[in-house]
Amino acid sequence: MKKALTIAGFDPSGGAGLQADLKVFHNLGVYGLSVASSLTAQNSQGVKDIMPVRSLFVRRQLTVLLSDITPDATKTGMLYSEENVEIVSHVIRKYSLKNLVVDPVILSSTGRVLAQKGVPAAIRKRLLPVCATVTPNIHEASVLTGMDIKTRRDMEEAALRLRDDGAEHVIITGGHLEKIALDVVCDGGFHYLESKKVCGEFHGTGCIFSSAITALLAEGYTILDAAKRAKKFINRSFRKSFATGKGMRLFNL
Ligand code: PXL
Repeated sequence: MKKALTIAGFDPSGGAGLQADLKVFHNLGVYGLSVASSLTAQNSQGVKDIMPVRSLFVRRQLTVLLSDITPDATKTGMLYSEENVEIVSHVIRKYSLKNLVVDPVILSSTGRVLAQKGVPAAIRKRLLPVCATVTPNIHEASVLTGMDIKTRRDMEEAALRLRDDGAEHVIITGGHLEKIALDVVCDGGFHYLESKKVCGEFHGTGCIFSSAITALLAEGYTILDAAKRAKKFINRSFRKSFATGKGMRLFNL
C-alpha cells in the first residue's frame, strides 16, 4: 500500500486542511499520514481563529513518524509561521522526502490570512528547491512573485519565476479566463489544463487538488498525468459537494 503524508492545518469543518487531505488520500487508495502544523477554529462561513503548533512540536511529530514510516509522497499545506516552514524544510531534507507537493496556503476562501508575513518568502527559499511541484492559485502566485497576474501570459511568467526558485514543476490554478478554468503546468515548457468554470462558493478546493496530486505521485504517476487526473477528480468532487452549514459548500469525498 502506498502512503502519503500531509503536513497542514486542522479544520474542524472537515472541508480543508488535514481532514480534506486524508479523505482524498483514502478516496484515491493511498494510506494517509498526517502532521498538524496549526489548529483552526472555523466553520463553513470562515476561519475565526488560528493557533499555530509550536515548531519544535511539528518537528517532533515528523521525526517520530518518519523514524518509523517513509511516505511515498508528501504535501505541505497551511504552515502558518516562518519557523514552521524552516523546520519542515529541515526535516524534508534530513529524511530526503521525495515527491513533495507544496501548496502555498496564504489566504482562506473568505479572505482570512493563513500565513504570517515572512511565510511566502520562506516558502520560496526553503521549500521550492526541494519540491516536485508547487500548486499556487493565481492569488498565491501573485503574492509569491509580487506580480499582478491577470492573463495567461502573466501565469506563464509567474510559473517561470517560481521555477527559477528551484521548483521542478509549477502548477498555477484557477485562471478564470472567461468561461474556462485554466491551469498552467510549467516544466520549462507549458501545458494547459482547461475545464468549465463551476459556479458557487467551495471550501477546500486548493487542498483537494494538491492532495490528489500527492496521492497520484505516491502511486507513481508523472506530475503532468497527476495534474490531469487531479483536475478530473476535483471536477467530480464539485458534483459531490453539499451545503450543510450556512456558508460555503463542503466536499463530500
Ligand atoms: O483552503 C486553504 C486552507 C488550508 N488549510 C486550512 C484551511 C484553509 C482554508 O480555510 O482552513 C486548515
